[in-house]
Amino acid sequence: MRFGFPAALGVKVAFPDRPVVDIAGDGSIQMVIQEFATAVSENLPVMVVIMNNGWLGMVKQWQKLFNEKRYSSTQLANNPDFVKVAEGFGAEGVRVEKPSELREALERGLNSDVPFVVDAIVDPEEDVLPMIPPGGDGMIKGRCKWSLSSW
Ligand SMILES: Cc1ncc(C[n+]2csc(CCOP(=O)(O)OP(=O)(O)O)c2C)c(N)n1
Ligand SMILES: [Mg+2]
Repeated sequence: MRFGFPAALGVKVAFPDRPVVDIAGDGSIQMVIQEFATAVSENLPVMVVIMNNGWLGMVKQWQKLFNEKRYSSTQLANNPDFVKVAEGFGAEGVRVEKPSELREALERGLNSDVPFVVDAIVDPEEDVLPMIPPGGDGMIKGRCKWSLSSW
């Protein structure tokens, strides 16, 4: 959390001719979202793809699996409009709600001359699996319901 965006800016300074992409959670990016000011003022056109599930998802997953769904302080019910936030800093962006919209959004971001956010709305029920439970033996398995064919 919070490391990816500033790290991406540093990578872009080091490799200005290479595409640089930060894949961020909606919670993570909000810890450092003010760095869009740095990205714009220093002319660092990185792309930030926000996997926007409206939750601190990893913590929520633990509350779901190990605490009988007693969700506490994990819902990000009042997320800002990340595209408007980016635009407010002088960056650009696009919101993606369907997998079929993703390719064009990524191409726009990769070709952008200014920092660019792709606000990708994802299923809040999608967990990060497989995982090893704390102190347990064995693995909780799972399968992502999306496939590349849905592009
Ligand atoms: C700086 C920091 N604070 C807190 C944590 C604990 N933590 C790990 S994952 C997570 C939630 C991440 O939420 P988000 O960025 O929205 O990603 P998601 O899990 O929803 O994909 C938290 C609070 C951390 N790893 N690092
Ligand atoms: Mg999240």
